[in-house]
Amino acid sequence: MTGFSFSLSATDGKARTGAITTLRGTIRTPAFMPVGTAATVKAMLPESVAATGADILLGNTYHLMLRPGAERVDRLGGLHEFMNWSKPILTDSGGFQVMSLAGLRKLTEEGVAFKSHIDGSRHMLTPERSMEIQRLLGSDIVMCFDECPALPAEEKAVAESMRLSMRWAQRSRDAFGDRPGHALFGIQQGGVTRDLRAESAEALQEIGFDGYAVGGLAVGEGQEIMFDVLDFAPDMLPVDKPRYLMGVGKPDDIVGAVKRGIDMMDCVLPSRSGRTGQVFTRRGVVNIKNARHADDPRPLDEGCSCPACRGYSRAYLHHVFRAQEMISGMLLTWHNLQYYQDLMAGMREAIAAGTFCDWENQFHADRALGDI
Ligand code: PRF
Ligand code: ZN
Repeated sequence: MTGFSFSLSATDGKARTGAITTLRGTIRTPAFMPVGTAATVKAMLPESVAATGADILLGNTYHLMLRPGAERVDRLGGLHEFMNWSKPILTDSGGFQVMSLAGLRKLTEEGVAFKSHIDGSRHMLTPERSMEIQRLLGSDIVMCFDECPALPAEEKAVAESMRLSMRWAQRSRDAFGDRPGHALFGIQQGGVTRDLRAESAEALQEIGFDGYAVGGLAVGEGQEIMFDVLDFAPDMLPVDKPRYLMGVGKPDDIVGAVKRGIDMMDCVLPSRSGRTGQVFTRRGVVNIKNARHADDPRPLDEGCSCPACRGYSRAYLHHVFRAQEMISGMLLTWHNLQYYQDLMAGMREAIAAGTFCDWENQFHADRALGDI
């Protein structure tokens, strides 16, 4: 497919660094994608998101189809124009969000019928409708319509669900068609079972995609089991295509995933935590709500270049959080997104330099020290 390509520039162990080229710009990998569910990364201007170093955002089929509606976004020039973000956008396909957010759901071979969590109205998502919505939004990287079972689950149920997702992957591919400049990613399912992951990877490669996601993880299994699966699952996917771990995660999850050969990730954690007072720093998690910050004139993180750390004390950030001032969510979200992007940049540099192992040891040593 033209207008979309992936090239690796270095590997270090299983960790990889490179770039995805799209018509809307280059995505440096490993990449972290901030989540812009409702056509906004909450509390951030798009130019501020770009200033943290983000090359790509994630948008959601489920939320945007319900409000403001995909056809409306299309009439208004597409999602990039609508939300004033000109770099690449990846959209999730909706099935995962239906299962976690919608009321009353009915899953069939055809797709999933559900009630909106916003107003209770009835809707239906199928592979074909998901592809249509993602086309109307103008998504650069479109995700297959899949089903993601919560873990732990019976192996038999996981196998049946995975096989349904593979039939939906074929229907997604057929409905997507040939769209130069737009990529379609398959999603591997199969829970924690090696054979099911292998069967899924094979089915997806038989169909053929521009990139491959590892789905169905970070759904209740815990980090240790997730890493066990990531020890084999990415190796089943093509080396020359991007690998995307969906909905992950905490900083140490992200580092462990990159170490195991993952190129892309997304998570609401940095942005959502910014609004609840949870702050990520090199020395671990800090809760700005804590009274110990009330008289602290020092910045959150001495080494961080973000506006929250350059212009404000912990005492100020503590005060505006307690006072529920809007600037609190703005500053803490910016800092958290900056922390995540700096983490990715650090890993990209270390992989390129062949020093990922030393970098990882330093990452864990800094966290072991605890907050200042
Ligand atoms: N499938 C889709 N979106 C997702 C997931 C999945 O398995 C996950 C699992 N962590 C997050 N988001 N389509
Ligand atoms: Zn900062």
